[in-house]
Amino acid sequence: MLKLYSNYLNSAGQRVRIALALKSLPYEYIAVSKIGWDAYQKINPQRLMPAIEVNGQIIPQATAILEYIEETCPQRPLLPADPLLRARARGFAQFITSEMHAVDVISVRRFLANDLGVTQDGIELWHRHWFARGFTALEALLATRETPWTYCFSNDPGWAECHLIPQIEKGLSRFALDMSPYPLLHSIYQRCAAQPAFIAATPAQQPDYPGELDEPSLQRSDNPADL
Ligand SMILES: N[C@@H](CCC(=O)N[C@@H](CS)C(=O)NCC(=O)O)C(=O)O
Repeated sequence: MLKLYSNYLNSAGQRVRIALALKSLPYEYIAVSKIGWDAYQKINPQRLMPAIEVNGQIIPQATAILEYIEETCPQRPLLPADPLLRARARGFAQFITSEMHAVDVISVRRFLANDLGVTQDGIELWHRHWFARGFTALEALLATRETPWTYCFSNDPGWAECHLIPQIEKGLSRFALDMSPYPLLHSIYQRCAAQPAFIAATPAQQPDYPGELDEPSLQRSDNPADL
């Protein structure tokens, strides 16, 4: 059985949890906070969550994991069949991973606060800037679609939603994100948020969820539960 190393707040891990749930794949959830940071770094020297273990081998990075799952478990495909739509779904998702999530993870915010002396107001401006820039571009991109699919690139949720929903949820639940400027994205979010696969992947449904969403402190921490 697959082992997934993650924690409840790990939004990159939430992408994988959604994919596993959509494909009805069973897996063992290993909360990195339970095994400890030192042990996890030996398992995944990148020191980032998620990672999965398959037959004793580790795959780091959510996108590589999703590709592995998609290639080895073709039932309930996440990517559209048409090559052009597949590429568009991948481009949509990659924008979230590379241009939004990567610049706003806690390690970046901690560096801004602790090494560059950015104030709390500055950090909030940082969030707002990257969320707004990103969601504005994604909303505009969806508005140019030639077909009004129920979801981003299909009438079923898939690759794009695995990436979109954790990013919106993180913004809404932790950073008071206002989704009103992004009606297409918001309606897709609302449709997904009501579905069992997406509910099962939320922070509150994870075994290590402590009972409330606690935004990690910007203080340096070696505790992976603080991500
Ligand atoms: N590009 C990575 C990003 C993973 C990532 O940044 N995970 C965060 C939590 S969402 C993490 O593990 N951070 C640990 C750290 O920054 O020290 C992926 O997509 O898997």
